[in-house]
Amino acid sequence: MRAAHEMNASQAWERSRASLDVERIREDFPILKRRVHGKPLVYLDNAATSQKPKVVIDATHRYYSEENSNIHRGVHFLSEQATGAYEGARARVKRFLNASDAREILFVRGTTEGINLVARSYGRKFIQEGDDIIVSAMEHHSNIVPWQIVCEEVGARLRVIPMNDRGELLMEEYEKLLNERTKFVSVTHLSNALGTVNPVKQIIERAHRCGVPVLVDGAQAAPHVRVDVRDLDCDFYAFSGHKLFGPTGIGVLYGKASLLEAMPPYQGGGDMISAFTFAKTIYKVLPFKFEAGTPNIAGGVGLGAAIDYLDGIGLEAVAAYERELLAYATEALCTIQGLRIIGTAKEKAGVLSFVLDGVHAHDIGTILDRDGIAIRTGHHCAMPVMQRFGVPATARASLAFYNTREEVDALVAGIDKVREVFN
Ligand code: 7TS
Repeated sequence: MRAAHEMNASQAWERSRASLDVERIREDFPILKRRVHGKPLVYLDNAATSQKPKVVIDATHRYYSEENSNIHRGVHFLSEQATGAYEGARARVKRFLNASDAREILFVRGTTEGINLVARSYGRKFIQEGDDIIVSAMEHHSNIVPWQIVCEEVGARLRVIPMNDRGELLMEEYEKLLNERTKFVSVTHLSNALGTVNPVKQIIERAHRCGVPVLVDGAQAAPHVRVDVRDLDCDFYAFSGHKLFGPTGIGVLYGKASLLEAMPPYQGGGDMISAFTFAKTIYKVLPFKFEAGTPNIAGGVGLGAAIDYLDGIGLEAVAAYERELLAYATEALCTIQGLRIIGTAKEKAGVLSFVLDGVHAHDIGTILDRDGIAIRTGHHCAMPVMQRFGVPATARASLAFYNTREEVDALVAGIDKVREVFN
């Protein structure tokens, strides 16, 4: 029976490997050839930021070398080219998310800014004293603090969906929190500290039955699972370019046009007004109303290239490969004495948070680093998760499609070394 199971698992692995030529893919990422402390780099910190394929590096390089100019304002050749490149990237993001209109795609600095935009603009206009905002116990601080600020300013209250010992949201508790005071729900699609993939479609459907809009924090999900904002029917969806194999300093906020149109600007400045007088300023149409000032043009161009690259590989193939690699890594880590995985949800994606008896997470990270293995240690900006599981910190290995079983083996060997040092 076990042999049959193993054969199936290994067949599945071979299938996902076959659909993804990882050795060839690794050639696309110059940094993966680096050696760190004399050892080949084993990069397992993809949830913090992912590495960039050469096509993304080349696209930003080409932009600065050949097209650099300010956008939306020049009548000259370069400005038109730069505008075309930037707006072309917006069209790619629209397709990537299956949004119905490019006006619904706002370029921001990253997930953090996307959520702050909604909290400040929507929150200040539509949330009042006595209202409730619902978040979950597994949010990154960037999906808690902006809402805390709104609550403090207007006198609203933050309610928190709890989770079970596996790190799954308690949907019955969520249902109980929803009532006529609820004015907004903001939840993560994929937890950076636990790896849990949340049933966001169900969360959205329940909120909508009460007429409540939902923001989905897609910082971790967008690079690993296919996102279809129309199928989810989310009202807002935020993600960061740098976790999606694109540049830092660029990200996306998707918002339904009807909501964005009803919201006041987030920042004022150039490129967001259609008519100005000292008495009154008329704002531009979407998306420009929310994009004051010169944006990260090269970042947008690089993000467009990252999306093209990811589309070329196929998110479905990526997800299948990472699922197999996660299963392999989970099984391998479970064989290590004294190691406990934090986050064992049934629906999980490539994050492995763990603690080791008698060893602080930072010591694990430091010792692994000597072998060229990069992981993250700490609270991962998700302190409610640490509190829920009663740990000060975890060590976290997070996977991407360019990681291999050999790298997982190196991680396991590294942790064995940590245990030897501390025994
Ligand atoms: N939301 C989630 C779920 C995240 O994981 C992160 C960053 C953010 C929001 C914020 O994204 P940013 O690009 O605006 O900074 N998470 C992590 C992490 O897990 N390690 O470093 C950053």
